[in-house]
Amino acid sequence: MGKLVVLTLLGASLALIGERLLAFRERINATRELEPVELQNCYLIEGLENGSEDIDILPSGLAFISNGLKYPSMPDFAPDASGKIYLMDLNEQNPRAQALKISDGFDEKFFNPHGISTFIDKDHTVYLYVVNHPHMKSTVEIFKFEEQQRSLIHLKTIKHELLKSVNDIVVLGPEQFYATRDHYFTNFFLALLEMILDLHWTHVIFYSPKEVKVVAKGFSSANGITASLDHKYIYVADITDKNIHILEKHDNWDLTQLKVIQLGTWVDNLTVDPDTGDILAGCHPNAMKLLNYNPEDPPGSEVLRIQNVLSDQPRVSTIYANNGSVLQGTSVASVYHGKILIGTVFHKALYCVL
Ligand SMILES: [Ca+2]
Ligand SMILES: [Ca+2]
Repeated sequence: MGKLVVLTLLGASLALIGERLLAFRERINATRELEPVELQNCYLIEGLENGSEDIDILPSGLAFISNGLKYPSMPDFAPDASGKIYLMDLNEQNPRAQALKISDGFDEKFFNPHGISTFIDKDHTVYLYVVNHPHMKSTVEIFKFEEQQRSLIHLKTIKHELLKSVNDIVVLGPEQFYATRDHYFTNFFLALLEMILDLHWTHVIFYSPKEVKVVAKGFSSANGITASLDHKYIYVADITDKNIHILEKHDNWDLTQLKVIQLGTWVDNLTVDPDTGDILAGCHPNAMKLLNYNPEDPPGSEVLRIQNVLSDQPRVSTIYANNGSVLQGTSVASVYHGKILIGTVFHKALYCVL
């Protein structure tokens, strides 16, 4: 009798895992092929060959780019190099990327920058907030940007027990930000199991020196986060659920969900077009190729534009789609008055005039 129960339970467990694995294969778009959409007037940015996971452009046209991310299960083309923040001035005729110097006292050796967000204070000081993974942990680093010196002054490291497996942040006040958590488990194998079983245990955190709280939950894997131009709405990419959540922000920083826009592709970081308010999404069209990297059959790149975000019928269009021959593993796209920067998790970065 005991054996029968064990066998039944084992059979049921295997059936469940089998069903979840099949669903997982479907979810990672394992068989999806990409229709190319090319842009004209583009060039690959010199110096950015090992990742440009996130990009944030100031209203002045200065773009910050996080480079050299080391992330479990992702390729790493420069394993010995520590991460850097690059700067590009998009007002230049042919913009080039330049690595920013970082002030003494910050341990650059273990700098592993991921999602970034800029904040401009009332006195016009520019701060750059960077999700960092020193030793694969999560911290948020606050830097002050010195434009003349082209350097970053490190001001503070934020750690908190709710700030684990942080992917991206959006800063909306002095030391006030939202952050996404992309996995519930910090252990690699448990995180993988979490993804296969599709547990929906990740969330969005609000952080301030006075209060830290979970403000939205139930995401499969919350990834990119940004705010609408008027800061009334927060946009969150759920990468493994292949959609974007539109959330309303309240005075107490709580968020309530308005709607979900399904995209059918693995949505990574989000930015907003400063001219139109459209969302630009850096996406992974075939996550199987991303998670199981093969240079002979590399993961592609996809950039989507979502117009009329708050309307009943947002319009989704493809700005760029490439099978990996030019750009692999796109994680972000950001526009500035007719110019676009497209970044990747571990590969190159592309600049185009639209
Ligand atoms: Ca970001
Ligand atoms: Ca991301």
